[in-house]
Amino acid sequence: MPQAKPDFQTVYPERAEGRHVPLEFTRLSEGEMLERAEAFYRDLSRRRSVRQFSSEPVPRRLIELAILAAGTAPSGAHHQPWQYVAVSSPDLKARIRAAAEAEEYATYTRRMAEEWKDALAPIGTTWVKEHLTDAPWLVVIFKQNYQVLPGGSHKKNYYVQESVGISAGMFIAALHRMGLTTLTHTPTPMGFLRELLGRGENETAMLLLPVGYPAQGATVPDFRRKGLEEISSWL
Ligand code: IYR
Repeated sequence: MPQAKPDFQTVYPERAEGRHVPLEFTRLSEGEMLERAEAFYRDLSRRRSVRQFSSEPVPRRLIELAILAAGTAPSGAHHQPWQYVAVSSPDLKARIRAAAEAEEYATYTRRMAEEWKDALAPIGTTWVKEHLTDAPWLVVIFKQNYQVLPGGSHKKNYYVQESVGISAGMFIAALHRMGLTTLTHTPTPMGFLRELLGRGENETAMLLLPVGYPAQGATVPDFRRKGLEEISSWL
């Protein structure tokens, strides 16, 4: 059996960064907790992935706030291994669209197995990606597989996929909460994004999200979400 939990400072006396500060936490009444939980769920249940975007501009501050919200995600060793690249330049958006459509054309016509195409049929996606030039913003989320320190040496990151996945989820929720729509678009393979956006080789693009308002008359698939009993088990 291990001994009682040792104090961090005792185990690592040389690591001053192990200093902790008091947690800020507000305890709510049960009534208020329930009310907030219901409201949050109700709001999130209205989120839909949107594929038809209006070109109406969206203030940059809104995108900044969504990125700030995403940056509050937990991450392995608190390394925050994400980089959000926000693109509004029409020229760059056009180049991203051309490169994405070239990859997607190969994917849809040659790389996807029939089973995958069947799975996508209800969504109705093709290699044509109008949203990449219609939406006022494209946000590319890069994961940082390792850090490059100022002297050029490398520092390991941990649980990168998990950390960036959680952060992306918070980004999507923040956008929805502020009244914007987005799509988790995954042009595959995504190597062209590192090149077009001038990112370092420690970074890999994970998701490409057009962000904006839905186009007039936008439609979405008539999907139902799994119920609580389907997505949870209680032991
Ligand atoms: N990456 C392609 C194909 C695609 C794959 C899945 I799984 C989807 O849920 C939707 C699309 C694309 O972005 O079109």
